[in-house]
Amino acid sequence: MKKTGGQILWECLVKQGVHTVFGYPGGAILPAYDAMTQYPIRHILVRHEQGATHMADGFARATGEVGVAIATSGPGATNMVTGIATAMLDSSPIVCITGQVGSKLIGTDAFQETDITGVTLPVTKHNYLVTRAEDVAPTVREAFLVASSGRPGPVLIDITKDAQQSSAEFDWDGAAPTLRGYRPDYRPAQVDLSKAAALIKSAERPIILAGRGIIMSDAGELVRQFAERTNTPIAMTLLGLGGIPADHPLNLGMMGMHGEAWVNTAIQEADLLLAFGMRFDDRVTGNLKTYAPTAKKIHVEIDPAEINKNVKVDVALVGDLREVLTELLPLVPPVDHEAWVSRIGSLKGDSAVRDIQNLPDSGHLYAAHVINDLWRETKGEAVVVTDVGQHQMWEAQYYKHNTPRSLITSGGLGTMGFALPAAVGAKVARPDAEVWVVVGDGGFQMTMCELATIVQENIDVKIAIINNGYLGMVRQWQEFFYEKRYAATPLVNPDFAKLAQAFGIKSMSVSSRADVVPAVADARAHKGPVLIDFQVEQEDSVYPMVPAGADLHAMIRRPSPIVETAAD
Ligand SMILES: Cc1cc2nc3c(=O)[nH]c(=O)nc-3n(C[C@H](O)[C@H](O)[C@H](O)COP(=O)(O)OP(=O)(O)OC[C@H]3O[C@@H](n4cnc5c(N)ncnc54)[C@H](O)[C@@H]3O)c2cc1C
Ligand SMILES: Cc1ncc(C[n+]2csc(CCOP(=O)(O)OP(=O)(O)O)c2C)c(N)n1
Ligand SMILES: [Mg+2]
Repeated sequence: MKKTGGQILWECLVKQGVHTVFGYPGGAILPAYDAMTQYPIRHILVRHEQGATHMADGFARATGEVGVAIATSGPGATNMVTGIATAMLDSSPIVCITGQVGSKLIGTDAFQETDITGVTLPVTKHNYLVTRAEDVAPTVREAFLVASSGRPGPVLIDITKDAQQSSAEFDWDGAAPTLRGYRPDYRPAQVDLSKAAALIKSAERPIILAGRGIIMSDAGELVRQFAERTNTPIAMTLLGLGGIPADHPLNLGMMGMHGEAWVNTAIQEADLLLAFGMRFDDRVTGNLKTYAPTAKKIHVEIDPAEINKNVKVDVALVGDLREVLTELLPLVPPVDHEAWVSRIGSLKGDSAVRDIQNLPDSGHLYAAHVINDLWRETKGEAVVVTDVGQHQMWEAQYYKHNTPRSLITSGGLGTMGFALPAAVGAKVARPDAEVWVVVGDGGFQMTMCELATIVQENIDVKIAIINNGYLGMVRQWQEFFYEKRYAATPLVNPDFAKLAQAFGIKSMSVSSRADVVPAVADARAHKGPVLIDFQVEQEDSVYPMVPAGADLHAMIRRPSPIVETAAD
């Protein structure tokens, strides 16, 4: 039966299991919007197309399913670029659909014409320009396959207005993808598995580097079994947090620039690194020349392009982590690393057990207090969506994540403005989850227009602004490396509580430590969105810190004991 390209688009999306899309209409995508009304699709009207892409991304990260964003041509499409790049750097499966000017007008500088496939070529896993209605179905099916298979990533489909308007035969089965040459299902060779097993058997100071691949391949349980059988401590990347429960005795905490000091020291002393679904980001390794100098390295990774990219490894096991571990586990006998585990225990010292909550109230409200109280009040069971900056690092340090997909954050691109819209996507994907936004006063103002979306769509997210009056992370760099010349980092902010009220959102302001718990409890008890403006110490810094490019063990530690924290 013949259908318009616009109808075929929605037919396919519904068949792909899509029930919600995030978008913003305009001329070149109007035929598709008109057809949408005939299909069981929830459309969330955003206030800026960047928000739509972050929402689709938050949706994808919260579930592992493909998130969908839709926009018009030209400015609508270019507004999506930041969100697409954010998804690309963190391997998040989203499909972005854009309208394009009529196929005959392409290349004429037509009204709202942008070559969006050209623009997004470097920040998509793949993209398509569709100019005929009959190509819509095969393209949508292929796009979903590419976005979600192997190493996931964003895919963009640009559909000309005439392709949406004209008609073609709709044949779902006939549109099944046949992607010659695309083989995302790598498997490691037996010889490499044996080599890895031999290295594991002979190691005395092994350490697992647990990355986001654990979450993406749902391999947490197998990694736990591996760690317990071989008594191997686990260091987490920012994006791996939650992949292994924070309260597991072998889980050491986060590595890297703002990781725990004992974790970085342990990596530098290790004789075997087991990199499980992580990509040796520069925030993780510090100076590559001095990184883990005494360690052999085994890399389990789905994307061959990541092997030997940053860190040269001794054995590469290319494939899905869960499948690789299923094959590797039987080859690995139980081992004990008692001396090594107790060496790391001594590196921790008493800093790990010192609890900021028990320190006397100095009259100052520190961001760490807020996060720590939020963790306790929510019993670590919330989905926390963070923005980028100091608050993001404090969240990683003080909110102990025990379940996969309970931390959603922009790691690779570090996109300010991500949190608020991504939280909308996460809440839509998991309506039963308690979703908290932890966002800086700077990043909040980048996408705060989505408060209107939250109200219009009745999205029950709780928003904690960590308001330090600064672009705090940049201020910290200026304090450490630019002699406190605070160029363009102080912020004059609106009254965030009043602002929320203007949108019709319940709000509170908190500036003392005693008020944190009651405010969080109040917000949790309220049905519907709540915004809390936490006015925190303005010039606090995140410790420890490995300066960019420095050796991983060369950490800057907190200079004075104003608040000794578990992270010191
Ligand atoms: C202000 C700021 C500070 C930061 N500080 C730190 C820090 O101190 N410590 C830190 O860790 N990070 C930090 N980050 C984050 C950092 O930039 C990286 O985003 C992060 O380290 C990447 O973690 P990852 O390698 O686990 O995840 P990703 O970048 O998502 O990489 C995951 C890897 O797993 C692979 N993979 C995917 N699926 C599978 C599968 N099924 N099987 C096997 N492999 C798979 C992918 O191909 C990819 O190579 C910071 C970011 C910001 C913005
Ligand atoms: C879109 C974007 N622009 C600039 C930056 C650089 N940057 C990283 S952290 C940061 C400061 C963030 O300030 P705020 O949102 O107030 O969070 P805080 O660090 O104070 O917790 C900036 C400007 C960025 N990461 N993203
Ligand atoms: Mg700030």
